[in-house]
Amino acid sequence: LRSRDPEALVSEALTGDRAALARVLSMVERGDYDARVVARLVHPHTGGAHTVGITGAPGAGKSSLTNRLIAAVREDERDVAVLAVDPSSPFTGGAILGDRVRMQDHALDDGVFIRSMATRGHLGGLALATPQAIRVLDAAGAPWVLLETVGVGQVEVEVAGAADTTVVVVNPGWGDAVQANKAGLLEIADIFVINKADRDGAEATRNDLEQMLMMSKLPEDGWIPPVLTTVSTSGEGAAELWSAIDDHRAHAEKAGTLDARRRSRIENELRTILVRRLEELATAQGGDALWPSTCDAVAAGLLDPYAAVEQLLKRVMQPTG
Ligand SMILES: Nc1nc2c(ncn2[C@@H]2O[C@H](COP(=O)(O)OP(=O)(O)OP(=O)(O)O)[C@@H](O)[C@H]2O)c(=O)[nH]1
Ligand SMILES: [Mg+2]
Repeated sequence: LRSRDPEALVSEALTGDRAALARVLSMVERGDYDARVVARLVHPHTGGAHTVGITGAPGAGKSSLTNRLIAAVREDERDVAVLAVDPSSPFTGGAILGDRVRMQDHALDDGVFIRSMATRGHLGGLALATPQAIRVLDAAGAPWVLLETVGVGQVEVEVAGAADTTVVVVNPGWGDAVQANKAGLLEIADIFVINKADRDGAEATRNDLEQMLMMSKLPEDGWIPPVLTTVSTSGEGAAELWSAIDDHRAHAEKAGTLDARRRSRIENELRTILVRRLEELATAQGGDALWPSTCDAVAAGLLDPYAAVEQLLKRVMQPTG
């Protein structure tokens, strides 16, 4: 079963074998021991890709827009990889099917690699698996990685904002921009797109966005998020979006914010991994009995939650005790 060995698969993936790449991404998705081996192997080969997060409410047209954006990137003779993350919430049950259908135009293009990823199961799975999957695509040589995530829920918004350039997609219609603001999307946007601009109300939505932007504080690096309009069913506006993304990349690189952001993302990632490891260790050290008995003690009023965690931590620090 040599082909199941992560070392062999990673080296095949790094030489451009798409089947191997898909299997390596499955390892990352599962988040088990193999995923750690993958992380070690790909890390030295990363740092070349620019990541673009595309986020917005369910059904905003993220996949359709991504499909058009792929075409614009290819027109520019660049290769591109797409990672569509499905948080598997009840809101987005059909997202993976939708991604496949909407991005089918590029299924036969060698310069395009599209992958949907679901991260069911373990806590923090999405937050940990996504940056790792991006690194795999980066190491495999993709100069641009597009990341589609639904902008609902705190973790999803965090993941969406963990890109070099973040595109927030809203639709025309009363209150859509206000909803995006409430979801925390305004803060993470480098570029706004009003998609479905073939519908009524695009100008009102633009006014809403621009007003909210005027009231929020300007980024220190002087970038003012542009507000673009697109029609993803026809492809209108996709070339302008691609050029705005490239402008943002150039600006962030020059202003030094690209490096600063990447650095702060690494810090967040390390903190998440640390918390996750501590939890694993607390479970491993205590065997099966520790968690239930500790929870019972808290439920019975014998221990408060903070004291309970201190006890768990003690077990981690003193494995033999
Ligand atoms: N009229 C119009 N419809 C659009 C436009 N862009 C997308 N749609 C339609 O909107 C629906 C949702 O599009 P998707 O691209 O799947 O949206 P999504 O945001 O990826 O959806 P999820 O991944 O499920 O959250 C589809 O029926 C699209 O055809 C547009 O510019 N105009
Ligand atoms: Mg989609």
